Amino acid sequence: MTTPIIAALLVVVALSLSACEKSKTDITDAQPQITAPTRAQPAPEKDLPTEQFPHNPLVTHIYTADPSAHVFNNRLYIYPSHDIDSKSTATGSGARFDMVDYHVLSMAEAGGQVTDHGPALHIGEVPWATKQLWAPDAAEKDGTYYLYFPAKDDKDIFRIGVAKSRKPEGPFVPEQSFIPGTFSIDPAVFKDDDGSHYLYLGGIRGGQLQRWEHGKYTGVDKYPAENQPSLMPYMAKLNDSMVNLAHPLTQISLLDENGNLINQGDLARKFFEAPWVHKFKGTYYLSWSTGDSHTIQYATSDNPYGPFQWRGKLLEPVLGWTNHHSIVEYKGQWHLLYHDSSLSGGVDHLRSVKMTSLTHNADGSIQVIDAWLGD
Ligand code: FUB
Repeated sequence: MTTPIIAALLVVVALSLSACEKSKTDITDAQPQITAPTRAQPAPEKDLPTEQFPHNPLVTHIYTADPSAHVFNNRLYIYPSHDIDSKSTATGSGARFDMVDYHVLSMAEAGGQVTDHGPALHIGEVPWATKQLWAPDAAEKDGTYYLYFPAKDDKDIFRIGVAKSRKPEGPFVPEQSFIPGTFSIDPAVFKDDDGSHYLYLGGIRGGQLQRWEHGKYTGVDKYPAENQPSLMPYMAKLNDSMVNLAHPLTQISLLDENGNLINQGDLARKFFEAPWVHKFKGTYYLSWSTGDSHTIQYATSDNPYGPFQWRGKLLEPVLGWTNHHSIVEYKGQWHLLYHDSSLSGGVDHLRSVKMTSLTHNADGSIQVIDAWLGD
């Protein structure tokens, strides 16, 4: 982690300097109003500082990250991680991201009032999980809502769990065990036009993808050589129950502009974590965080299984090491949900969810968003 941390610090310092100038003039988004949580009334966790950035955090009474957005019942729901200052003394990549519960946010209008529905699931309620409730996602089928979430099991291995509710905001009741055959982090569920649901997942380093070989956990961090294909995200169709895979996880191919697999040495583009799939005009878009180079890149395919061909960058680095997003269409407008660490003054593991509009060009490419500049 030493080299990436130094690199991240350099990026943050550089971006901080330029943001001081930018933030004075480019405050363009509607400012969301905050309502008190409707089910629980969590006290403010600390005296939170405010920063001048073009987009405001959707909520400021808690830290939130990794926003997965979906429209249910004509309302926009956001399923974020709930960051806490855990002061974890554990060693290892990602140990400070020691989150213990989820809150669901929602709004009736983009840029309007945001409701925090209070605690939706706590790690103490999940029989198989021991720690680190990381980036979740949600899906709906036949009036039941499913929350998909990564957590470590009793062997310190990340698995993907699922919990159910009759309401999009929860509370969610977890299954007894994790979804068989799942591993790593950052589940994202895409619902296709025919009603099929596909689960995408994966994360490198703290997300442990480098410890899996041929479907087996090795416990050893093994990375490809620079001139070899990088580690890629995995996916599987969910079966009708929504709590099991229809087939074993399969690795997705991410191709460069020449049709070759993206290499480990391709720092600017290679997959790191945070896969997200959306569909625009019949084309499947897979977007992901590059981790060490801190951008969100995207690729397209005519098939949810891929292969996906790289198309470009859609989000520049944000304040904070991680970059994690989702893309959703709501009331005729496409939106990018993302997070940064502006509210905590740049603390990597204390992030806040923000949103802005996203534009597809006529050729299907996506206009690059710079969260320091605004729209
Ligand atoms: O929130 C914990 C982890 O940080 C997520 O799972 C990653 O995508 C990164 O955002």
